[in-house]
Amino acid sequence: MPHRPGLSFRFTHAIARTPADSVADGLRAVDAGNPSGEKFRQEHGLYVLALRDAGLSVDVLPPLEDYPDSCFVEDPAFCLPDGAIQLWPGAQSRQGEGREIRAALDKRFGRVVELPGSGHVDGGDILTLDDVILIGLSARTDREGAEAFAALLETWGYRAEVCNTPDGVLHFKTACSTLGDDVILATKVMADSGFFGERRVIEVPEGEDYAANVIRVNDVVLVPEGYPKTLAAIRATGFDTVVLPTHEARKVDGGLSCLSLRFSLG
Ligand code: CIR
Repeated sequence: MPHRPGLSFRFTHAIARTPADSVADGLRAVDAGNPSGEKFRQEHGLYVLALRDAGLSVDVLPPLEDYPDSCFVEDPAFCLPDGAIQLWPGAQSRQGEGREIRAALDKRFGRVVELPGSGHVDGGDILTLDDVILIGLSARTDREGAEAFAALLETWGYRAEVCNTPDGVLHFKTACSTLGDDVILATKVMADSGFFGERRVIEVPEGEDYAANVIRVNDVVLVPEGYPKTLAAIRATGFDTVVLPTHEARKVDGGLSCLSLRFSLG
């Protein structure tokens, strides 16, 4: 795959979905109390504003009460400048979310295809870098899905590599993010994984693993509130940052990347 500078962080558009009240029933590994739909919508509003301030045009879709986790739009689809892929998420309760987001993809992209076969891929397991797309196998993304996805990307001119997400990590990107320009932010276990080759890896300081999920959007990095050491490390690397509350998303294992699909259209 040719090196495409900025593929991982230069964006013009995003799609997000307002959290439903049913988010209180969202999936989670450990119960830390139910998120409140109302508080989540306040945090989500700030998130959408931050994306707009970073220069994106944001389509905000209406809440879907039938799908408690549907505000995490990163999981049922994947977007590139060339087109979008409707995915089949790995959790039973989320499998219909791909169909639900299809119209929003069709509105923005001339080419939208479904993940072929009967495998599963969650978008949270896909890390787009400027010269390779990493796909993490996880409890949500199986080998059949990952290989079908990689083969599809190849026909679009992209190179994908399949990696094993470490045990106990929900999604590959739960534990790492790209800051662009060959700089990765990762938890210690991910930093030690060897997935990132020669790239520079900033290790998330101890006790702040949740803050490994940040997003670089054009000239800023969005960082969750409450992780001062990670924030300082990102700033020390020379990035401008915007801090956002993600307290409600966190209660159901969600982070900043999960809340939008970000892409660049000609
Ligand atoms: C889930 O378990 O599917 C949701 N409660 C959280 C999804 C977070 N999405 C992501 O990491 N991409």
